[in-house]
Amino acid sequence: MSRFEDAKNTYKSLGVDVEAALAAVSKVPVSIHCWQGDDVTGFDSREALSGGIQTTGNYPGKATTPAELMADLDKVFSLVPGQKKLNLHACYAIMEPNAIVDRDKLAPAHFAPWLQFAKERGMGIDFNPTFFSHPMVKDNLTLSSPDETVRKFWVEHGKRCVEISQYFAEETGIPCVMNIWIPDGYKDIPADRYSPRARFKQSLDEILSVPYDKNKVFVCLESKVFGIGLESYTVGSAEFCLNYVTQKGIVPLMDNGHYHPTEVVSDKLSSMLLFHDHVALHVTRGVRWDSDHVVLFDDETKEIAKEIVCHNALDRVFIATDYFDASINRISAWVTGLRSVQKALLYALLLPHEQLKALQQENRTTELMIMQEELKTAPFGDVWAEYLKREGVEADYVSSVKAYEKEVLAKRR
Ligand code: RNT
Ligand code: ZN
Repeated sequence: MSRFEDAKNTYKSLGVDVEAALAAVSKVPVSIHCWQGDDVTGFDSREALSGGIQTTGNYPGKATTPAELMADLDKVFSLVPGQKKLNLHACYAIMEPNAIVDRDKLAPAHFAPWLQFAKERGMGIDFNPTFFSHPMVKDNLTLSSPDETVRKFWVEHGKRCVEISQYFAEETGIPCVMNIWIPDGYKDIPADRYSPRARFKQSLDEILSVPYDKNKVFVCLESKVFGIGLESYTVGSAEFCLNYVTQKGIVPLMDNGHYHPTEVVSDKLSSMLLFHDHVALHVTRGVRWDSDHVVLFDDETKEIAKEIVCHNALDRVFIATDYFDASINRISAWVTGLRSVQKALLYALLLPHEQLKALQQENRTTELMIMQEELKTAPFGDVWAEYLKREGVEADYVSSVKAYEKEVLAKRR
């Protein structure tokens, strides 16, 4: 008997249908963030990364042109199983040198090559306005700025991005998840915490006044606790964002690097699912702060996946990755993080949720603990290997990544 057949039997004795799990995991769309490939630089302003987020490291070979980024993404796609979506930021607009426009003038045409790229690969596109790394970010403020010229510029940017999102949805036939995150905040204790939030609220209302199809574009709002250099006050705090999305009927986005270190998104998801049709996630790994390390197959990633699967919410949660490590080969950073998300989903699909829930319901906590511990050493690796095989993805990607580094990345610049 093969190791996979053997594993299948073991899971069967635990009450788990491995074939059903394999069929389910391959259909979960995971939105792949394009910004791991170039340290969140983009192609428009090429300003230094701002907004209180940071990439650290200087590993050679990063993508600096659309063609390079697309080639790298293709390499990544070939090494990751499952259904993929492409997640773009507005700063990745592709413009001819003689036809450069600013972010308040962006139009679908500036993303036509990306649309073609996604279409050729049968993928949907998710989108993000870029409210950072730009000269119009004044005093670390965008949509909450007291300077009307600044605020209006960014409102226009947001509006253009809603239109571009609708274009992606219509052209691909797959809904577009558009996420708004602003870095706005203060390094030190503010005198007025109210007015910036009032302006942010007004700006969001103005952006959302653009007519769009709510079945095609899912607008999200991402909260945050603090940024580098913006430690004392964040305009788009958890409470602001949660109240705003609830009032407006848009989608909350939770980035698991955006909470105090002992708070976990896995514990928040059930509450969110009780009150929202959809919830969006940025899966990342914060080490001591929102450091955006590569996602691993660790306890919290598994627990997040478990919460999605055991509440039957795979079609209500938009899963996206969001991290940027410049200290290692960027292709491997992408692949390791995306495989970790896939592993966590498969792992969660291989848990006997109904039995576990029943043990809790009947307060059989002794057996619950034992069963949860036993499941940790079930032959997951053999099912994972089978999943990769069925998806036509090689298990060991070190040699493949290293060969690409030698043939492609090392020759850049
Ligand atoms: C920043 C947010 C945001 C960004 C991306 C690039 O803390 O997590 O989602 O990482 O938009
Ligand atoms: Zn994020």
